[in-house]
Amino acid sequence: PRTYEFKDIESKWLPVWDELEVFKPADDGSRERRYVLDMFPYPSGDLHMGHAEAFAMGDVVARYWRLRGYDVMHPIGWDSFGLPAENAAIKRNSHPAEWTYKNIDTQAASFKRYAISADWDRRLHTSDPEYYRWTQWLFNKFYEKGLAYRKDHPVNWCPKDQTVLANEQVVNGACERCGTAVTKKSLNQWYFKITDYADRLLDDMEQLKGHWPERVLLMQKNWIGRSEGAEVTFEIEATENQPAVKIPVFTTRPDTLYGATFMVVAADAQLAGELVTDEHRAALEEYQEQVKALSEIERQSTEREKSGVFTGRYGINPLSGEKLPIWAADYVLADYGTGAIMAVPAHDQRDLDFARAFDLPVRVVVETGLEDPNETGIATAGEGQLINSGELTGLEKKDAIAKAIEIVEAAGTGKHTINFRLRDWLLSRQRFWGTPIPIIHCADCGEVPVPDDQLPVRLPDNLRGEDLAPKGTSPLAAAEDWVNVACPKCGGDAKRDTDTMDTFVDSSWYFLRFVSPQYTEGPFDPKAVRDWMPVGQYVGGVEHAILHLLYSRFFTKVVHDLGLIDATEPFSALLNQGQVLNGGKAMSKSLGNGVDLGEQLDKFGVDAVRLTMVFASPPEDDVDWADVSPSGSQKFLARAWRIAQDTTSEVGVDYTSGDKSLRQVTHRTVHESAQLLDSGKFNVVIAKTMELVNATRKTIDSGAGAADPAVREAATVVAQLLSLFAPYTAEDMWEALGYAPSVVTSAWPEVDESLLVDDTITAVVQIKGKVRARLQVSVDISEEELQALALADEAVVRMLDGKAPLKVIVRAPKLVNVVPAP
Ligand code: ANZ
Ligand code: ZN
Repeated sequence: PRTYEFKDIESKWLPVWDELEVFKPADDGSRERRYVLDMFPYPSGDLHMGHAEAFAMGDVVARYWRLRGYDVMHPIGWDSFGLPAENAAIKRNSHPAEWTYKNIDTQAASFKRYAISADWDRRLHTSDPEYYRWTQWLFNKFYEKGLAYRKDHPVNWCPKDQTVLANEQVVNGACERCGTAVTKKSLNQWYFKITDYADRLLDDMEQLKGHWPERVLLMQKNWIGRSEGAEVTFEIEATENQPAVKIPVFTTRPDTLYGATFMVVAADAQLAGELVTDEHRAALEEYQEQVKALSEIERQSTEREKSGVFTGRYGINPLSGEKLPIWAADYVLADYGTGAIMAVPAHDQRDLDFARAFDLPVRVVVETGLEDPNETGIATAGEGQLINSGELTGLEKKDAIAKAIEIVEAAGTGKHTINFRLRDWLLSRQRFWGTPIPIIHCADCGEVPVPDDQLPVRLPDNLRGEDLAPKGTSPLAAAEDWVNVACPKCGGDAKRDTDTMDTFVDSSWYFLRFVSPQYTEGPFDPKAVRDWMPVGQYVGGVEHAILHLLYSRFFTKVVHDLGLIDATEPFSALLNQGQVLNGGKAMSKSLGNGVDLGEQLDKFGVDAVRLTMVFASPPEDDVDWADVSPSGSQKFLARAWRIAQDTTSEVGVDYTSGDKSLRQVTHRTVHESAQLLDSGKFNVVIAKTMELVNATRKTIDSGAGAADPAVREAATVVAQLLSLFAPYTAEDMWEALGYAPSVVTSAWPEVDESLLVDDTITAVVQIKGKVRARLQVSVDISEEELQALALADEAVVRMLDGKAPLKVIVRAPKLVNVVPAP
């Protein structure tokens, strides 16, 4: 008889799927549409283990939904602009496109081999002019709406990469890419006004609750950082040669107004320079130099010694009339709130640290029952009654906040405000390999968007190697033929904008392009968008929890407001797959613990690798490749495949005459698998499939043997379930069972409710001798499966806290004893 040879099976089925076009949606409205999307890859080298995991998970969903009868769209493409291509081109004296498209071809071939059920006709690359034409078109729409604008601003600057970095690309004060300490530089930059959408980005998260990981929602919420409080205006006294001015401060604690003992303005804000008296100017300027060298994170660190200088000016407290000295310090940020604060050292730790460093008074105004901050050096932020606070005295904190707002509003010295931590999105980059900003600068007409019919503004193709090296201005400035153009408005001499867009712009709308990737009348066909959006399942790494997802949500809302789409959120469900580790650590060059995906595929076959990825743990958890057994997966697949080979009954045989107990296992497996798949417990489905394979083998080896109709029924279900995880093996089983043309286009098996009655037993899972879970399992479950089910149980996962157990003792079918690692 034939033996299980994964290489033969792989080369047999790949061309067949291509020919049958089984992964193309019908897109004709005959069935309900569903859109499954994996975060598209960046083309650096070949696919790695991380891709293998993420795409295996997305493919489970796509393949499952197809079996459930949905018309599934599962597209693939590349996020193909970006720095690494440019750096490679500089090194090799070539064009970034060469490196980029070569890598894309390599990855595409690997994805095909990996049997991702993608519709290849929808393939796109963000660096294709046919794509970035529409990125530019969208930019112009944002511009028309006032959502894209330029301003001078101190920006994060990487002295090594010679480029501007977004706040998010600065990690612990260093460039995310190269680790060089980031400095500040004032430049004229393009921004998207994402802050206009702060409220909606926050409110619409309600729709995502329960469908997105909670921690991602929390991270987005914190990033948007809504805080409620008041803006209170302080009158600043005139000096001999400076007039009186008014300065608003933002506070979340207007109840503590009587506890304010000084004010602080951000040292690097323009305001500091305006306020300072001549006597103190030199000291301020010296201090400002010092501050420039620090990153925002260093500035906000509570560990650092507080520093600052006195401005020589005083503000009047609008409630108490008290006169407060104004300091300039770096712990107050220029671009948050108003860039100025009232300092209440008794109840704010940062203010207290500052007061103690500069010997400023500390006055308690909320009786919290805790020790005096004057003595302890610890500010008291909790609840309590107001003291020493005029008309607020005696009120509880919450009521005092309301009352203080009422008073300042009535007096015209303040108002209730909501403040956001979110900043506008700095999108311009002084780099070559990105979407050119489609703006022309004319001395007479100012900024003129390139008219739609002249898009795309293509990148010049005559720059190579050193031409692309970072010089502080964009390399595009060197392409004079390209830069000098006629103004589209007046025809006079004008110049193109030489910056390119942050690649996050490209990836903020690619999911919209996929619905109609060849459309030439606009970025997407409005009908196709209505048909397919929003994405029903999005899959990708948690490293994109904030930026990519927030930007995509922002783009979707703007495009909605432009009247182009109905959806207001792009992704109705999100799955963050875990990482693939090796030896408990992330794979990295420096640790030398990288595992080569290609080698694994050569050694164990695509199906065994995919099955191992999914079986190892729940999709959200990390997989430690040192702890898994692709050879075990391979053996299981051979066992499953053998069942189809052994099946002797005919297609269409009446199952009802088959062995009842096997039929019960089969129907229970289908029933439970649907629930497990719907709730994302893919790994448990594999354990159930293993159980079914064993039960089937048992029937073959006894009773009516391989001719029992129940064996065919079970083998059919095994092939269908396996098609989600091990597509080649499943397809080969399908053929061996006599079905055509493909398991992909088969229908999810129907469950006979009468067969769902119990033939099961309750197994008990103990951790340190205490019962932590009870599992309903088949009476003839194997030790291996029982162990897998036990370790996949939620309560057990929680108890183990992500650590591998020290020891697992299994007494099938009744007991599992787990000894956790110390
Ligand atoms: C007085 C006060 C008393 C404050 C008190 C807090 C506690 P969140 O919640 O993050 O929005 N603040 C305002 N603008 C600032 C800036 N540009 N840089 C640094 N700190 C700033 O923080 C709001 C609080 O942070 C504000 O409320 C202000 O201090 C400070 F017992 O005002 B508070
Ligand atoms: Zn002009």
